[in-house]
Amino acid sequence: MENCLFCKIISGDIPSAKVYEDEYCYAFRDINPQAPTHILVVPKTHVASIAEADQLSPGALAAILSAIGKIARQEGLDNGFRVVSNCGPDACQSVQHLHFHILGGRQMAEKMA
Ligand code: DGP
Repeated sequence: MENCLFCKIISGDIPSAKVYEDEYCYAFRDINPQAPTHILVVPKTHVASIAEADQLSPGALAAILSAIGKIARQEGLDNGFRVVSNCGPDACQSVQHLHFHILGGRQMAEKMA
């Protein structure tokens, strides 16, 4: 989609630190890391948020979920990690292309919000 930051990252028009890619999804390091490991996993098909995830194919949805585990193993997050998907203004979503944050490498707060 035109003027979508993450679509431009997926296409390579904007550089990123890639950590994983397959037919359906792309993963790269967050520019403003909030944990020692902070990776964003995005579908290659543009959908605005998890609220529209039903617009993705079952194959794409499955690929994203499996990619999260593969990336965590690749990054050595053996002691655990947190996955977050902010959706809409109440959750402070700032980029309107569905993405999952993988946060790890330190103890997370017990309270999530
Ligand atoms: P959210 O607030 O949940 O929509 O998260 C958007 C994330 O995207 C935020 O943690 C910072 C990250 N981000 C924004 N612009 C860029 C960029 O140009 N490159 C990379 N790698 N990450 C970005």
